[in-house]
Amino acid sequence: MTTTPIFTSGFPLGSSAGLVTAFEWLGQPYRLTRVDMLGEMRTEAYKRFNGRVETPVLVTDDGRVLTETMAIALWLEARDPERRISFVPDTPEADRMHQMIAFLNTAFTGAFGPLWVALEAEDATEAERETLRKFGRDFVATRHAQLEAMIGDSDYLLGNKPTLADAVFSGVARWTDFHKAVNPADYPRILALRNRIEADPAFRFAVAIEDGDTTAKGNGAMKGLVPLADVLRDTAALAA
Ligand SMILES: N[C@@H](CCC(=O)N[C@@H](CS)C(=O)NCC(=O)O)C(=O)O
Repeated sequence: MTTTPIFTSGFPLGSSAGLVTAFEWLGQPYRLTRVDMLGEMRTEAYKRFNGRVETPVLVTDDGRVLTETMAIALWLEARDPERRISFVPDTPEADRMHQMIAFLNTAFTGAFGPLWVALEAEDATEAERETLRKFGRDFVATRHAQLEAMIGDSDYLLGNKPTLADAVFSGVARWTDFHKAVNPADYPRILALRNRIEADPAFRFAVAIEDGDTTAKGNGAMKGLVPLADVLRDTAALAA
């Protein structure tokens, strides 16, 4: 039996917003479930859903629970025969997109790790927090410089149409503002890309859902918000 897939919208500031943007760009039916990453995500029921206690998570159309941004991006790529947000597999363009997504999902995203730890580590001293912040800012600056050098003259990361790489970028790039990690003006290509995607209705919809605006309208592909409790109950029943 197949059903409409359900994807998480983790808040606050979840990287999931990037892949919500990708679902909108792809345009195929999907549903969303909002996940309070500081609340409901900490429960035992959620831990059974994703043992790493993270978002994003996808419940696929055949009821499987799929975690990890890369895996979910590849799942979307496999369902994009019209190549709206990806490229024909086994082409140089597809290889470059995978390379870009891998960089964004590992090095670029990971650079923010010390900054999140500085914020969340309950028993850290102020001196430890300051050390973490220093390393975090340095890592973020290095990865921004590297990404800046990887961006060409096109409107998006891999040409003049947005792809899964731009989607993954968009969910994480905004963390710079929250942590005041670097001066965005120092990376003009990254800033231009952010401005372009952040003005896109698909990304704006992703952020509206994240912010709890249940009246937000996407392009019609999103078929409904499912309470997380229902998702946890139904997936637990399937796993049992
Ligand atoms: N390896 C995972 C990492 C995802 C990740 O870092 N998720 C963050 C939110 S964007 C999270 O859930 N962090 C746990 C927390 O906030 O405690 C992936 O690529 O999907």
